[in-house]
Amino acid sequence: MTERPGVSRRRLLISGGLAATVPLRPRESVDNPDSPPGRPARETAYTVPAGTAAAGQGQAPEEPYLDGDEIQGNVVPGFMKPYMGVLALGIGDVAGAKKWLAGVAPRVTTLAEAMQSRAKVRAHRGLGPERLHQLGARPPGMNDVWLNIALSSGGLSRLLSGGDHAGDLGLFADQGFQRGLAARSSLLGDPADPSAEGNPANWVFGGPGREADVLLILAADCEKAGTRLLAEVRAEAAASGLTVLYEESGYKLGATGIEHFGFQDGISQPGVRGRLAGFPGGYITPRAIDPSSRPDAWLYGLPGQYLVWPGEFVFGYPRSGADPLIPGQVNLPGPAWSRNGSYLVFRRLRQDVAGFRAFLAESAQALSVRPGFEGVTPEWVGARLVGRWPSGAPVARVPYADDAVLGVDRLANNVFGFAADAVEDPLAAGLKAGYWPAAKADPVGLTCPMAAHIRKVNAREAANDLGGRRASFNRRILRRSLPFGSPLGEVSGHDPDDGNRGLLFACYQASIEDQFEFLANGWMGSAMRPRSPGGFDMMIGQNGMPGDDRMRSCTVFGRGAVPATLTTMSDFVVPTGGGYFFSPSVSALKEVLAV
Ligand code: N7H
Repeated sequence: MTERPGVSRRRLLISGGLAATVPLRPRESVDNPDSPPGRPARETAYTVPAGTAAAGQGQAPEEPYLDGDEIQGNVVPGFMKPYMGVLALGIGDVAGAKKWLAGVAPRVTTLAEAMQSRAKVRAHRGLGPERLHQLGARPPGMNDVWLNIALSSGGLSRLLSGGDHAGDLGLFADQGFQRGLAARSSLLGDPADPSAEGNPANWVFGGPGREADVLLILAADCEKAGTRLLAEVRAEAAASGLTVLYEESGYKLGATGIEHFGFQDGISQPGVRGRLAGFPGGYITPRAIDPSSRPDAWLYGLPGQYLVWPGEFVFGYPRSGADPLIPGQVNLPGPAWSRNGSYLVFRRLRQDVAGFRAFLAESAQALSVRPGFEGVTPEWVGARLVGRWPSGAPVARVPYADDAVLGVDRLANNVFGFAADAVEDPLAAGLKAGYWPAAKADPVGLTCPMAAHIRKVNAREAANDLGGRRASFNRRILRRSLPFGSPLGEVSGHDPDDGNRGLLFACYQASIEDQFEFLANGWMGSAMRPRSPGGFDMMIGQNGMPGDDRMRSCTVFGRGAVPATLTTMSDFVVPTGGGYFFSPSVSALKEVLAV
């Protein structure tokens, strides 16, 4: 291969010793061929930097084009709107259901449509510390109303029966999907006691005999438009003979999108590799690191956000390989028409906010009389259980107090690992992060406990029980959740919702068993994993032990590495409904399922 002037080449070793050749170019050559003169600097993050394979030069990984008109938009890039509606339906009369589906399928919002809107929001808000002044801001005139559809294995079975694809349900390899959430509930550690609220027998929908065949997810910029669409679709479905099993609306809380325990949610998502034809930026996930700065800049979208091959989430694309820069096998764990589809896990999770707050207060009081823990507050304990402060600022970067600017700075709030000191990457032209000291290595969880929620569900670059660095790339999920119910006020007393508030938890993945179920059961609900005995995920996790011994504990450290154990018998998060679904491509909806 001929080398261009000014381009040096080095061989570098990436995870496990596989080699890739990456061009190292002088920094001043990183400009943006797509940007018209005068375009705001921060938009450069959404364009393909010169020197990447997408621009026809260099050797960045060659990323596949995702089918923007086929993949449903909540899978990639995600709806991320302030309103979310959920409608669960049962199929009785199959002919009526097919007719209804044929009518609603053309209204499905695609990846390409959602992407145009997301790019506008990103450009409007910026990425760095300037976001603090743009919290919740949307471009003027934005008024999207979106809809996506998913079907359970029961729903697919009804729609496919007697047709050309009647045998295809058996081709879906995932046992979790085949059996459904209610049947897998005990495996997730949900209460086995049939009188317990979290037992499937008591779920508002999705328990035995109330499993949904169809799940619609709606999204809107404006609540009124969202609830109007929900009412419209519900009426159409009922008129076609479908049974309405459940409907609920979720709303973004506060300007930024906190959840009921008071923490900023939706910060860390895997960066999906891939490109979209005709999209001005090229890449689905923005790239913010100057690719000439260091060879492994190609591993990241935003700083600290690992890029993951799309086959981990969408059927029919390459998965992660041993080397994160080289695509693995194409993943199609279902029939041919499942290409461009994705599994959707939906769980209605009630949150015991008063109970969680009381636990934080009691724990802080008990700890603060112990040497090494003087002065700890309920907020300190909460930050140790999550791994982030309420603003989203990671304890790894600011161990002693919250920092609202760091919390919103997407160029800085994910820059930490657990195994090694974090490296601050030079950013692409026009981007600037705020300044905070770099996060230190924390291999045993002295700062961010091993049991912290974010450490339980994402081992980042640290070795874990699955293997060495990055062994967990195929355990990531795309989270698309919003809270339901009104916030509980600060002062305890009358609760108008009687504790009925929580999270409409939704996530997409290519394997329910290996991704959602693995995280819930394998890591959050295990005291010993992903590595060393740090305890349970106290906030979300369940103790899946059979019987009634549902006690959970975890270790946190005070000054001077003094350990302390926190213990509870309470479940702060209680499952109250849900299901496992498959979100097909638009053409599969129209040409396979609705006919
Ligand atoms: Fe979690 N919370 O708001 O307190 N979650 N979660 N989650 N969660 C995260 O990065 C929360 C649940 C993941 O890459 C944050 O967005 C609540 C389930 C993953 O660093 C906060 C509930 C599962 C991540 C919360 C809940 C996950 C994550 C930090 C239930 C999967 C990304 C902010 C009521 C099985 C981790 C952020 C990373 C982050 C909260 C449930 C998974 C604050 C309240 C069931 C993968």
